[in-house]
Amino acid sequence: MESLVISDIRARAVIAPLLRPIRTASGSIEASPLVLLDVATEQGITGRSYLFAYTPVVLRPLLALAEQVAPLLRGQPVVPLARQEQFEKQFRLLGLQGLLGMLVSGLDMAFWDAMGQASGLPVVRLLGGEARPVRAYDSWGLVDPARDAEALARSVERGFRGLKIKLGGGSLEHDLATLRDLRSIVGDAVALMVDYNQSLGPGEAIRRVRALEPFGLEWVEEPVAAEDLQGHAQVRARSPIPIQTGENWWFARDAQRALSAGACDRMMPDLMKIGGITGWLSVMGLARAASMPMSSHLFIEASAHVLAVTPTCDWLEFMDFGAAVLAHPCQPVDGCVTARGPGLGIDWDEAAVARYALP
Ligand code: SMN
Ligand code: MG
Repeated sequence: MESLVISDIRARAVIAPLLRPIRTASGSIEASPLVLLDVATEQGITGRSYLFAYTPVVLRPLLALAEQVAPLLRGQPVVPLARQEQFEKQFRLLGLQGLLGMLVSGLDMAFWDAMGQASGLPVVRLLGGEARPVRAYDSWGLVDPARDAEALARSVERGFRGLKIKLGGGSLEHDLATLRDLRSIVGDAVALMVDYNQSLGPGEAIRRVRALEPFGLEWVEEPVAAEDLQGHAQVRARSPIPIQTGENWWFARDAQRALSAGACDRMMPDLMKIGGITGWLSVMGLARAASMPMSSHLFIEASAHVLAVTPTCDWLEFMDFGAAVLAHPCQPVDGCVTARGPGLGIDWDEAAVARYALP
């Protein structure tokens, strides 16, 4: 099959509504700032993916960056490995991270989507696997059990067998009370994960993870600054609960640095930072060699494809930042998400895109 050839890159910014704001110990996200990527090809197929920008502040810079990168890609074949090498070579002095790392990763996802569409297959099949239900956890921000009790119970009724909340918004006593209330709402059969979103120092993190032991948590996530690998390793060495991290790793080398530092018991790379699907494939090999469970971060649609072929597949994070602008938002079934195709199964709801377009 001849390669698709890139004819243009279109990037559009939206600020989409969220089902619920995501409040963390390190800041709140009240709406979903996204950059939608369309990779048009000479063969008439368009690969799609999106970037989650975290803050509207970087939406216009991301659009401008996409506009500057587009000429580098026009006329190039949709061969993800070759495009990754092109970016690595062209941006060797700058380095692939930050907004450029996000854009490169997002374009990679769109390239794989285009190839899937061209072959009429879901990406998971291009990766040598097949679509299968991947267990998902419902991912929340900081919660107020009294206010959120009904919605939290509904997560369990929807079939989720895992649920993550953020902690660190207050004292350790507040964390403990929240977990006690949460456990009484969701029952004992649901796996619970907690995420401190980099809000603690190693000493306070050690104090808190020790106190959380009685709750039988699945993991404690990013207790200290993401880039503090030694800090993660110090907490891990004294923690009775598995330490989870990875959402802020840039490409495969960051994953290797974290593994070498003994920073975590589990990993959860973010497709938009790890180098897209191409980057994920490298890192899942590292996870397999280390026998380390590997979960996803955001990007539900593409994560369902890559987790289905991940040897140490753990959990899919269900936090749907794209739903408001997707024609067919992802719906979990019995607490699982199954990859859809062709491609990544991403289609825009153009009326919604227009409605939420950045003014
Ligand atoms: C998170 C932080 C910020 C935005 C979305 C999600 C969080 C997570 O770290 O792991 O869900
Ligand atoms: Mg997190």
